[in-house]
Amino acid sequence: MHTGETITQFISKEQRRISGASGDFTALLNDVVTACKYISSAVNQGALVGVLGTASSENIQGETQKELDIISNDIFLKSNEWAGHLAGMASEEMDDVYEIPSEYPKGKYLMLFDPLDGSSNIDVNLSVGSIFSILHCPSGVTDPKAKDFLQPGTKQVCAGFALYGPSTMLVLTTGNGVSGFTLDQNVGEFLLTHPNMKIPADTQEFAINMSNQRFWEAPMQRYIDECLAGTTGARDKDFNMRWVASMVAEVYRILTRGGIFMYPADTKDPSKAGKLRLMYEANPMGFIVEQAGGLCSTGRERILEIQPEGLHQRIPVILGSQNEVERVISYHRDA
Ligand code: AHM
Ligand code: MG
Repeated sequence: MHTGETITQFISKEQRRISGASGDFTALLNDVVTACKYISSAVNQGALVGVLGTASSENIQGETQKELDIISNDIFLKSNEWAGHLAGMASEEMDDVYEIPSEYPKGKYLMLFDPLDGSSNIDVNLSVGSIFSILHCPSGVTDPKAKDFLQPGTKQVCAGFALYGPSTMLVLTTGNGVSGFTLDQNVGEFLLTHPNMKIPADTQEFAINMSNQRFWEAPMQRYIDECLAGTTGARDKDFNMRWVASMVAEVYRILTRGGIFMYPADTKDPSKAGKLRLMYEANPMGFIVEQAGGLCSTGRERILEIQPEGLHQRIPVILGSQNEVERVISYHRDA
C-alpha cells in the first residue's frame, strides 16, 4: 500500500520555494484537484449516472459537445470560481472569457482548460482527461479580457493534466520538473507515485492519425515514410505505432516510456492551422514535456514561444522524445 506524500503536501512544499508566495497558489491547485476528482467520479460511473451521449449543442469550433464535456466544464467553473484566487477563466467549451461572478472575490491568476480532452472516447470507455494552464493576470487588470490570456506558453506558472484511465492520474509542473500522482480512490487523495518524470531522448514509437496522411506537408510525409520503412529504409530500425485519439493518454505514455506524438498541419480544412488548440492543449502539454526533457514544436518553431492571437487558436503539434522531434524539425528546415 502506498502512503506517500499527498498532492497538497507536495504543492505546499513547492510554494515555499517561491519567495513572497501567500498560499494562494496552493489553495488554487487544491480546487483544480477537487474538480478533477469530481470529473473522475462522473467518468467512472458513466452510464450508471446518465452522463454519456451527445448533447444538442456545439462549441465555438463547431464540434458537437458530449454531455460529459458540458458537465466537466461546469465542474471546473464551479470548483474554481468561488475562492478568490482567479481573475478569470477560459475553456475549450466556452466562446469567450468566463468572468468570475460578482458575489466572489477576484484573484491574481488566470486559468485556461480543456475540461474533457479526447471526449470522442467517452462512449467507448477509453481514456480521457482534463488539461489546465495557469498564468498570472497582468498587473492592474481586475476584469480580464481575451487579450489578457494571450500570453506565450513560457509565461505559464503551472500546467497539468488529469488522466481518467485504469487509474486516475494527475501530472503537474510548476517549472521545477514533472511529478505524477495516482488517485487513491479509498482515501480520496492523489499520492505522489511518479516523482521526477523524464522522457527518454530516443524512441521507436510514434503516434499520428495515419488517415490524414495524404493531407500532410512533405516533411511529415518523409518522416513517417522513413518510420514505416523500418530496417529496410534510412532509419535502419523498426518502429511501433500507437493512436489513442486522446492527447492526455498519448502524453502520459510518452512521459512513461518515450515516444513522439504528432498532430501536424494538413490541407484537409485549409482554414485550420492544425487540430489542437494552442492555449489549453499545446502550451500546457509543451510545458510538461519540456520540463521532462522532451521537446514541443510546430516543426518550424518552439510552441511555448509563440505569441498567441486567439483563445481558440489551432496549431500543429509535434512533441516527445528529443532526438525524434529534432529530426522532424530538421526535415522542415531541409524542405
Ligand atoms: P477534443 O479536445 O475535441 O477531444 O480534441 C482533441 C483530441 C486529442 O486528444 C487527440 O489527440 C485528437 O483530438 C484526436 O483527433 P482525431 O480524432 O482526429 O484522431
Ligand atoms: Mg481537447
